[in-house]
Amino acid sequence: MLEQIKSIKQAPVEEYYVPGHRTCAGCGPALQYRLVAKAAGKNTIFIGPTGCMYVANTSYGCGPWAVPWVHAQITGGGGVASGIAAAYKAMIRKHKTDAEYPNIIVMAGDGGTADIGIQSLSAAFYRGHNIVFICYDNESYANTGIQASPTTPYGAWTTFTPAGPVVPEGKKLMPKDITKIMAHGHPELKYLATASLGYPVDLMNKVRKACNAEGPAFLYIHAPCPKGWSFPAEKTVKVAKLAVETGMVQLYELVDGEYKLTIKPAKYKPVSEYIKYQGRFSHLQPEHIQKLQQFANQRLKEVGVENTISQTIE
Ligand SMILES: Cc1ncc(C[n+]2csc(CCOP(=O)(O)OP(=O)(O)O)c2C)c(N)n1
Ligand code: SF4
Repeated sequence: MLEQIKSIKQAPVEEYYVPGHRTCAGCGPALQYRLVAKAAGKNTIFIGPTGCMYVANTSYGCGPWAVPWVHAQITGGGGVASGIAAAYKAMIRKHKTDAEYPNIIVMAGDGGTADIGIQSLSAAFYRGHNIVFICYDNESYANTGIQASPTTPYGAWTTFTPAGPVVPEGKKLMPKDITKIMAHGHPELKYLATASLGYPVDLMNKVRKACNAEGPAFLYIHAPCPKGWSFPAEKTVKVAKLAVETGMVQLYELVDGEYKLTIKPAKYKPVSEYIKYQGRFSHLQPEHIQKLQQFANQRLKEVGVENTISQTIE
């Protein structure tokens, strides 16, 4: 059992994601990885489907994990984790190992979770393996040079959704809500939550609850990417907090079938406060920003926050 962490001061000092990796300065996914590894501790195996948190961390021929780690194809994080889980279960049952059952954690990007990896994830959860699947969401296929994924927000510029005269807003589609997809249709699901690196104690405690769960646990972690979203490297935590403060990201746990907010700003800020720091939204016109505001309001409504902001932008 991993215990609750009451404050930053009480957080473990041990690091299991150590200095030395080729991630960008201010990389949100790297910071959340450090927090996840810290919370999960020593008895952990990481599975890394292809993406920045595989490539940037292991370039070249090395890696920052002080615990076991294995690469998986971007399509197969859930499958590889299932195999490791089944192997441990069988070896323990047949007394072929003295090892304690480990935290088996998939660290997948949004592409490796919500898009190209979704069938493997869903199948693993349906089978009920005792694993933790984390989606670190940097809202694009980042490692290949920032292409749109299903979690890329409406209106974001990517190399697949450049803003131009024909499509002035860049990305036209609203994003896929992968957390709510995972909350449904998976009867063996034992824990589900969303977190953000802007709230590290909340994040670490959700990691611990996910690890403690006796069955599949899904954790979505919002992780701003300074390169892909075009903001200065030192603004990562600020951007992460603004995502929550404007309602673009909602932090909650699934408790008895209901979404319970764990971090709730007293008053929500307009989404324009969030997007103003990010070059990927700099082409947006007032009507596009309005649509983003409606999107944030709708997502908040889905988790029980009524009447937030109706923003009118001149
Ligand atoms: C089957 C397959 N298709 C495409 C690729 C190319 N590829 C390598 S990294 C990557 C981006 C992964 O995006 P995401 O999962 O969101 O992680 P991120 O890079 O954003 O951290 C892609 C598409 C691949 N490695 N394997
Ligand atoms: S592109 Fe984004 S996710 Fe990838 S290493 Fe750089 S900051 Fe991190």
